[in-house]
Amino acid sequence: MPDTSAEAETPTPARPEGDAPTWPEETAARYRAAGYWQGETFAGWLAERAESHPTRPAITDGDRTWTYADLHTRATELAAGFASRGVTHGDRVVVQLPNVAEFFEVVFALFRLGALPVFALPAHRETEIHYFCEFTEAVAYVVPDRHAGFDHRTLAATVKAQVPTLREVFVVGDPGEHTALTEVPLPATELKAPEPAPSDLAFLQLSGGSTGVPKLIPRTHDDYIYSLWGSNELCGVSADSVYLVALPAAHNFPLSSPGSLGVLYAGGRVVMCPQPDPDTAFPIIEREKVTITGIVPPLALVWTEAGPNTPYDLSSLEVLLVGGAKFSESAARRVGPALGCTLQQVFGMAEGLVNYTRLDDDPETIVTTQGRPISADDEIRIVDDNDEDVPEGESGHLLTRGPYTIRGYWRAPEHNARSFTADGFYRTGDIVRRTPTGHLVVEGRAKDQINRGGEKIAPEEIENIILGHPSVHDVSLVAVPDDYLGERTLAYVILRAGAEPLKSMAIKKFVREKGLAAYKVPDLVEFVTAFPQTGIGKISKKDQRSIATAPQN
Ligand code: OOB
Repeated sequence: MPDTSAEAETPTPARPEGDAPTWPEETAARYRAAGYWQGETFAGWLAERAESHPTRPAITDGDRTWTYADLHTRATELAAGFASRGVTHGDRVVVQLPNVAEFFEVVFALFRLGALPVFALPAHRETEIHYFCEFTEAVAYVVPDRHAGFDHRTLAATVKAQVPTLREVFVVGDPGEHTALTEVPLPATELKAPEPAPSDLAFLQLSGGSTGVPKLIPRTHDDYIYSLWGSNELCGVSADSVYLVALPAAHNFPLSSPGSLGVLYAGGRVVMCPQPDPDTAFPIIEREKVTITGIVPPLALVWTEAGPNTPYDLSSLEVLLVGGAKFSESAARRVGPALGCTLQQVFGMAEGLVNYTRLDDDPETIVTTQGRPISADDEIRIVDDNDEDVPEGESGHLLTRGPYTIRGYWRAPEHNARSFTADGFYRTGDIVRRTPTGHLVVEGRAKDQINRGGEKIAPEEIENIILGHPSVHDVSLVAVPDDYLGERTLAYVILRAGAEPLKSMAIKKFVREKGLAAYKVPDLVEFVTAFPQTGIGKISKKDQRSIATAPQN
């Protein structure tokens, strides 16, 4: 094990020409020497698995099953096709696919080229997609034809007309005016592009965010692959595991904790679930003999309620991971009896650090804590407002650095200066305490973010939109407690002097029509003449923002 005290207090260098700060060279060398970074790449290990167990099933989607050889061949041929259309190492490609097998074909093709998938969620709409494409200077955008009643081809046409770098739109299904994904593959022999290096970026993940626009999280092959096998060891994943992708496939939790990629790494099988409700998921668990899956707390409540009376046989399910938001102790206690499986709490973040309760932790620890880090080299500091360590057992701000936690967001130097300490610790924005066994308990949050059942909302993003309404003088979006989601959103709105009164619906409609993911539309709107003092303070959010953005001396 490397000596953590050897971590120098030297500032993390921002690569002058690079897109994001990375680990100092001596730290990287230490992570390699310790065996965390094993010099693998995604395309490399998939090729190896396809070679060693070609006929083993890798992905099931409805009545389609692809073996490891199928997945590898498809991804390689698609990579050749993408390359022929000019997609090359380092290019960004926005991927917005629902839970379909093609998700893996596309991302492994991009991994092979060293092009970076930018993981959008199916719920994202024009505002978000336009931003991702423009900010990352994406060259291509991959969409389904229609999903959940929404035509992604129309959205793609709109964004393509606005963003000059965006040359290609690839569609899973009927392409309309764009290119069908099935038209792209070329024989693998035509793939000449060199393979990326293990230390290269593999993709850009989205941050939950607490700022006006989401930040992009650069993850390398080396660091992410470590988080996969590190998770596999703690979640009991093996070649016999069958993982149900119930949450949106691109989210970090179902992707890597241990997620679809962890299970593929282990040689297991991944089963796509189009919707996470019990009526959809339970029959698939029975039919495919699913052994492990991960869901957010609101879904866990619904599953535990439905479990005892379901006609479906859930006995194959061994482990249910629950995370993304705080899981209440009372709900946690119901999981085992209702579903007959072991609960594993997971407290993770797309920026890196992931904590798990261990499968052999005592039952009280499993229901009362959010677990402990994957790695002995995940450094945890719990500090007060002045970055001083709090006494052991007390709660404070969680700071972390380690072998799979980023040292900075992509192309965001100013934000990085606030979100990371000079010596490279990520400021998670979470308030935690540590138990004598080293388990973390999430006690709250210091960041301006709302956690709506695991879906993260940056109030500033929504406030900026509502401020664009001609009748609105000021707005403050806050969280209100909710039995099911944990938190819901409430927009306090101050109308301009002399403005006609508005209905709540008018504000919600205004936000929706801006083309934003539906979960970001305020659940509640309250018209006020001044902001309530409790919770949000007296100064208007607008003033706070102008103070925050004023030049500092
Ligand atoms: C996961 O990742 P993100 O990036 O969507 O959100 C991270 C944030 C954390 O900083 C924390 O505020 C919250 O989500 N969170 C939890 C939690 N798990 C995440 N808060 C309380 N209890 C938990 N168990 O949400 C994510 C990534 C990988 C695995 C699992 C979740």
